[in-house]
Amino acid sequence: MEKKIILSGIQATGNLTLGNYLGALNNWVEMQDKYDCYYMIADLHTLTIRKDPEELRQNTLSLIALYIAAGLDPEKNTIFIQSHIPAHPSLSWVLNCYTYMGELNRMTQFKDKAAKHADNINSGLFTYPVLMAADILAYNADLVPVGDDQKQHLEITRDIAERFNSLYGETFKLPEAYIGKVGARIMGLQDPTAKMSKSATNELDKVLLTDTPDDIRKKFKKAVTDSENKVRYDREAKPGVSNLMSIYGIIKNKSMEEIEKEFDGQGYGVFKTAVAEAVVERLEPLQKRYNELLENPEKLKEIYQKGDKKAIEKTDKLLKEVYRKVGLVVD
Ligand code: ATP
Ligand code: LTN
Repeated sequence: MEKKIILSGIQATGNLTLGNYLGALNNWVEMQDKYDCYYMIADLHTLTIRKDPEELRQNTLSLIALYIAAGLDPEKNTIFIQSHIPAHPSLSWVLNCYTYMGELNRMTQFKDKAAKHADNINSGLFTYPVLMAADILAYNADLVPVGDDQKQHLEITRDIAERFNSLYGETFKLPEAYIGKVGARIMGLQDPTAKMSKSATNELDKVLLTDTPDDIRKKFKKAVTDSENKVRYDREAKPGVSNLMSIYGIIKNKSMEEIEKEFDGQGYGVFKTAVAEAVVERLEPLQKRYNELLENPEKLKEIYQKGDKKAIEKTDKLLKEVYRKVGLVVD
């Protein structure tokens, strides 16, 4: 039987957080043996927010290194750069013509980002979900592993695909979001009611995958909890402690009940130290590998060029089919 197809990506906006890792990357690593996986750097999406060009180029390469350092095997997965594949912007243009302003207006990520960057509400930011739909549909992806915040973008992708299929006949497969049970939404350490985000300005709120062990310890020590001093899972009443429990649970592969038992009768000091050490221990080998990879940019280039080639081969036929169906002259 043919393997199911997976596609996902992360924007090259900066250093990844523990949220990106536990919500997305970590799940990708677990999928690589079972599925035919395509993982890209969403550099075109990154243009929706103003970036220093050199920084964006550097971030793109570092992100490829992080993918591999986190455990993605370049032999098993197709790792590539979005802007190198002509089908993404081309298909996105076509799909733009089958997406309504009203639909895009409802996207919460657009509203959030527009509020954050009020001086630059560009039309790329508005049509961001259409490019994402093109990324996914161009590969006929079955599953899209993302964090909880991307659910709405998967819904609009299906709506666009269904609309196109009903107008022109079966063309796109309808993809589904794959959202991990735990870790789908890792919250900030300082504000546990909002998701941990790599663009957060408060450094203490986010743990970066490249943070030193001492920084990681410091950030967990200062993490906001509550005054009960009891390790108990309750997202509503105890968002800080519950978030730390989720982080610990994913890394140690333990349920919330097991964690409650493990720290029964112990205060937050002991618990926070244990969480910090678990994170440090998990990130140490990742960081070592990451630094080695960064020293060898030629190797990284070889990896993405090989991925680019496979991605182009994979998408070319479907793009032509779409062009033909809508009435463009093909060949
Ligand atoms: P930014 O702060 O620049 O908007 P981000 O941290 O939200 O970025 P993205 O590039 O938008 O990161 O997301 C990459 C992947 O990580 C997506 O699958 C997203 O759902 C997931 N993700 C991001 N933040 C979290 C989080 N706090 N918890 C779980 N998953 C997350
Ligand atoms: N919008 C996504 C990044 C992204 C993506 C994709 C994820 C761009 N294209 C295609 C999955 C599939 C985000 O995480 N912010």
